[in-house]
Amino acid sequence: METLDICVMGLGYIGLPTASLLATKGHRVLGVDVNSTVVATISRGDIHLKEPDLDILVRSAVNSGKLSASLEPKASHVFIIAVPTPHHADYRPDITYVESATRTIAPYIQAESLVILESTSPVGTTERVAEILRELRPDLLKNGKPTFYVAHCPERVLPGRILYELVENQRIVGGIDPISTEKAVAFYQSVVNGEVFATDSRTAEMCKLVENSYRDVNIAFANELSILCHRFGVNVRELIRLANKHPRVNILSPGPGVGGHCLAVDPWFIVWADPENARLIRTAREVNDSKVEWVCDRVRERARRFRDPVIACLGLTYKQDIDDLRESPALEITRKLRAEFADGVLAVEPNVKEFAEFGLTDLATALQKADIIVGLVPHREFIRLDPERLKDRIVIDTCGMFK
Ligand code: SAJ
Repeated sequence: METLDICVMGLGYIGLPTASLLATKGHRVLGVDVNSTVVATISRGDIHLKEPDLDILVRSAVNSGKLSASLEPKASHVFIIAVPTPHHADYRPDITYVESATRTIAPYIQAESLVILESTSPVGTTERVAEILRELRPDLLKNGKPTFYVAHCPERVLPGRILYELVENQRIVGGIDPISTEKAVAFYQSVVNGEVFATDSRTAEMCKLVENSYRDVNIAFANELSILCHRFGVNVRELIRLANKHPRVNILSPGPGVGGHCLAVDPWFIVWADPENARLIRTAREVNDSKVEWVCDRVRERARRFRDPVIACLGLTYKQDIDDLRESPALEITRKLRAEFADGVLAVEPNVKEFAEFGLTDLATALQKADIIVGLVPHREFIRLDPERLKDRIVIDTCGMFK
């Protein structure tokens, strides 16, 4: 395989593992980020995020001299854009980071450069990337057509399993034109084990949004069941376990809501683009978001009989065994309860060392002091708790984490 110069724009949960992986495949990789602390950390061979085995991979990539980090890109064969695509308060997609990364690489692209957008993006964003590059680099157009290639290849890795999934997952690649698709497919085929499927850029964009919406809708179904079962006096976990014995039923697990920067965000890109027709997707979002207030109501109900209740919230992150707090329903619930019960709320989060917003309590102290224990995130420290330690406490288990 030819050794390539590759620039990865954005050194977050997707960009950093991707850059390191490409470096270990022998390519010369420059990771670019706007945050100078991130650049300094990675240049030392350290990392700024928590993901299993990422520290080892980054260290060996940096030590081998194949991975370096910088605030500025350089001329490369391949540019991978892996920057955040959040939404505004009114759910309008915010693609300014993608646009700005595109402008930053524009001076460094050449004829034959391959520009790949990996960020989850609203339909049409890859075409927008191409449009910006065309505008900024008219010198690279031949008979009005770009001599560079632009494609979308949405990242699909699951936080907690990123390094495995980065290599093994099947990938969807869609170019702005057939030659871009062909070039990007060949690139991914050379670096991943999973099968690579070719399509156009709009289908690839929609495909990613649909995958996450599919999961969000299915979790919403489970969350709705948990609310119904509470009213009907039915144990929802037992119900789902039994319903899933049917050969064509596979209900997911209810929880305190849906968090993370993906499932809680991406479906809105579809809803924003066609609010009238994206009815199911929007309702699923609303059902999942409403779970936060519903859990708080359950806590309030049980707290009523105490004069000064002590409530232990176990877990703050958006899912188990990670340190990511983005869009976390557990954090949202803890915040709301703290607004009402102030320091009567003890927050336990073994995966987060420092938390500026409020103090964290260690598990043993919280269990000892609490009248009410709210299980929010099934971290490994919590699921192996001896049931004896929960005895004589009110336990509200939002995600079926206690034995
Ligand atoms: N959750 C439930 N019940 C379940 C499963 C999950 O309540 O049965 C909750 C989790 O607790 C968490 C949220 O859903 O709050 C999302 O967790 P997740 O593990 O389902 O997914 P993410 O957000 O970590 O990663 C998703 C993945 N997408 C799909 O599975 C379709 C991943 O493959 C994507 O790459 C990622 O989004 C992304 O970056 O878009």
